[in-house]
Amino acid sequence: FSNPHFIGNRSVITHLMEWKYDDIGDECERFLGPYGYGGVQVSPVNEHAIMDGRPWYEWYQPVSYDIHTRSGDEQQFRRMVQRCNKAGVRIYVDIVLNHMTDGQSGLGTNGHHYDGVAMQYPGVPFGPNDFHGHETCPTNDLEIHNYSNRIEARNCRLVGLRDLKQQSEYVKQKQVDFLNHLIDIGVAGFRSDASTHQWPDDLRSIYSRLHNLNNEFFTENSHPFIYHETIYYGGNGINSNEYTSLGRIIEFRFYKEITNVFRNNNQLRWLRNFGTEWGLVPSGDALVMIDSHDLRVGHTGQLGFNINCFEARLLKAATAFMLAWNYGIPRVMSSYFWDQIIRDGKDVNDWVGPPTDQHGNILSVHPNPDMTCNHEWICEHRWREIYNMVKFKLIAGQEPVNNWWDNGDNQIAFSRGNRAFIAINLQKNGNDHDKNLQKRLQTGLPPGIYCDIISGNLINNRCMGKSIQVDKNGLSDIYVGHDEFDAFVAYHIGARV
Ligand code: ARE
Ligand code: CA
Repeated sequence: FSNPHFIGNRSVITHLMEWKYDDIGDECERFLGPYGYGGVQVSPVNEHAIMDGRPWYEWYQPVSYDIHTRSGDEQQFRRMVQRCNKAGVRIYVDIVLNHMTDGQSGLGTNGHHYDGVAMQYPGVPFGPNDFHGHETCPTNDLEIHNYSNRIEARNCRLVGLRDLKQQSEYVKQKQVDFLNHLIDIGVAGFRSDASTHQWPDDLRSIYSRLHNLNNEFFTENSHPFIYHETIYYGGNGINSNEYTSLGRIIEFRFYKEITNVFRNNNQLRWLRNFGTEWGLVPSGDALVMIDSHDLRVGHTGQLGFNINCFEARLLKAATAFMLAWNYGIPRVMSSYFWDQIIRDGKDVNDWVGPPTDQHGNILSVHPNPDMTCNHEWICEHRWREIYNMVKFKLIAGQEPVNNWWDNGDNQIAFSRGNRAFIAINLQKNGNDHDKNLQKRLQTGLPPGIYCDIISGNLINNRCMGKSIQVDKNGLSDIYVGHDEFDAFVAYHIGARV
């Protein structure tokens, strides 16, 4: 369950949060396929509660396992999966198996009624016996209070959400049927939401009943790729290594340590041995990110510490490191615009849902000629610095990190074998001269003239941005001014004049 089934050397996933399925199909064909992305994480696809104001997080309150959201219906979903697979791009679905809605009642996105107080979900159907109650959850109000208590975390309610009794055969079977339905349609795998709140053995038992992937698109005997949301920063919490045998885990320590470094709380030079030596799980067990649908608005992490689209220079630099380093499977967040207003350490608009017309229909994405999107959609995955680093990773392949250099502080550079080279400058101390990265360095690259793919593309055999000359020994004059638009430069053998 830890193989993403990418096609060729592709190796990066992007989360197109709440995009419509038709738009994702278009994006696979016109952009993701051609630019070398390996897959898309799609927001939960099953029927969920319709809440006042349509917050993004209503997608995390399931009402049934019918495929129908504002992104589209089952037919549109199927068409998207077909188109993306054909374009060489895999689809991973965010699955919410831990719970159903909170204690409200109303309608779901496929028209099913639900009643969270009576715990009735006729669209599945689930009834009160399918949920954890006082016999299994030790807290008086059935809520999780202590996230480090293993029983409480698994058998009580996460922020009021009705907690499914996955020990029950009936509940398991409904969830197995849902996942198999998605597998048969042709998805490559799943993001498992709130994994820490589900017993590893229950997940194991569910996964053991899953079909092999659809062999219209995958080789025989392929198992779905499953990555688990286990928020573990070390210490007392539930250790994410309880889940590594089930697939991969989202390594939150990667996000935390890299953010800490790029915020200049720790020197870049220490990244030299970043990975398991920092306490992270082995690379093959990890999926990594800088930003996520939660982090961007201060959920599952500290607001102000996280790096989202409103700090583009930092986000690009941190993402570049993620894509240049050889660790885990990287996921690039692609968000939509919201009016971020931070008051008392909280984003007052942390709930704002996707851009819509006046009838509540999600807006389509319309790419501009310069590759960016209409302003409602941020499309980080289309920023030149980011899509070119996806290409960098594709070209670097499995080559090791070589030619590490640092200035003893916040300037670093390294190559990936003899195929690619990156230099990052976040130096804040010293005079202007010290703050600029200006150094003759070993790039590892064969001799020639290379374009810096960060400041511009290679078009008609000319660099639109900066370029360097690499001599016959692999040396070159590398320059990253401290006040430049981007804090890094990157070169690879695919962008040689
Ligand atoms: C919303 C409201 C709540 C309300 C609830 C029910 O915000 O106030 O009680 O609805 O009405 C998302 C949103 C939530 C939202 C929920 C349901 O983020 O705000 O609740 O949808 O609509 C823990 C879990 C982790 C979980 C986070 C949010 O361990 O699994 O909390 N993350 C996933 C998703 C979220 C999603 C859900 C789960 C629910 O990624 O997008 O919630 O499906 C420490 C602990 C962590 C804890 C973290 C919370 O780090 O160690 O375990 O994460 O704090 O910040
Ligand atoms: Ca649970």
